Amino acid sequence: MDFTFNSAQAHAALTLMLTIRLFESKIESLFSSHIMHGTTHLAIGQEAVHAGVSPALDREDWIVTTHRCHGHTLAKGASLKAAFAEFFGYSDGLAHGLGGSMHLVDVEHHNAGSSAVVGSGVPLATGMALQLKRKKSNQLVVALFGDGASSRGAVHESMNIASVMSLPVLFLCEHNMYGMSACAKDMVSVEYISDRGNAYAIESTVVDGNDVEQVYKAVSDAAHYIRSTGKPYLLETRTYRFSGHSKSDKRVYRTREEEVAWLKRDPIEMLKQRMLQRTYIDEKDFEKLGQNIQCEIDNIVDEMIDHPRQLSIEEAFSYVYSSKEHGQL
Ligand SMILES: Cc1ncc(C[n+]2csc(CCOP(=O)(O)OP(=O)(O)O)c2C)c(N)n1
Ligand SMILES: [Mg+2]
Repeated sequence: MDFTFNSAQAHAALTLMLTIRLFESKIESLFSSHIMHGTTHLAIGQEAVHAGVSPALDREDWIVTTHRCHGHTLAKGASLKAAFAEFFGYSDGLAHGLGGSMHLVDVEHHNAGSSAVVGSGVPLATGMALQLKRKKSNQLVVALFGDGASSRGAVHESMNIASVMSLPVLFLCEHNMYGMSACAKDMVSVEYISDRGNAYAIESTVVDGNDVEQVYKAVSDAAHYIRSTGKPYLLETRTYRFSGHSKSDKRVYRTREEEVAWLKRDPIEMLKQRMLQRTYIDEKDFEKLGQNIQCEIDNIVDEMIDHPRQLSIEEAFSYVYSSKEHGQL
């Protein structure tokens, strides 16, 4: 691969990936110690996709995420405080504490949010792209979806209409090898999901989703293609979730050997090794960076545990129906 980050880009990507990893690790420990409740879908191991997508877009571009949305939400600009507050159900959370792990939304940073319904964000993103085209905007929309979602009808219908109407949407498949306990090898009709672009006359490519430089370059190129041609693009990023599907998953559908093989391609370790080789960083800097982020996270969580601020019943009802203040159409 020809493309490499300069030192500032590499530091930014490493900081973001470590922040996402430590954020999710903290979430995991808060769920296991019953301080947080319900369920959550971690994307530990997929941080190169998070740090390679939003940073390669313009600030005004939109993303629509999935049930596995924490990393993309932070990468698009959400603050750690607003994200943690949402998990605690606090009124200063990203969705006023009403959404939780699977419903992070951050309109200020052009993140239209996520839903628990697999594949449902893709037609929404396609509709948003239609509206941007009608407004003659230069913005685009990234529709994130998984290997499991890639076989849903709504995803195929979206690709078809986006091609027919030339809509500025980047279909971005985060292929992490499994949809719950179902291995993509047994469930997806093609080896490469990017090949499905051919059926809809959509340009496509596949990249190593554990290599943040490759993901960043592919997203930059795809965004340039979409803006200059007005056509959609399909990008497949191949990665692996180190964690289980959700909180209670014992991972009986895959072997520990397979996991160890992927752990050797940890995206954070891969970038760190490159930065050490290029003398962008040394071991001490790396350790300090991790300690600083951990300290920031621990302080935020301690403060939140000490100062609960659930929204009132009256306020909760005020979000049920749209009002003029909340942006009626
Ligand atoms: C329409 C629908 N069908 C089934 C489910 C149950 N479900 C939740 S996550 C998931 C797997 C999705 O796999 P993939 O699209 O690869 O995303 P990943 O979980 O790997 O990020 C399934 C089947 C659901 N939430 N919505
Ligand atoms: Mg998957």
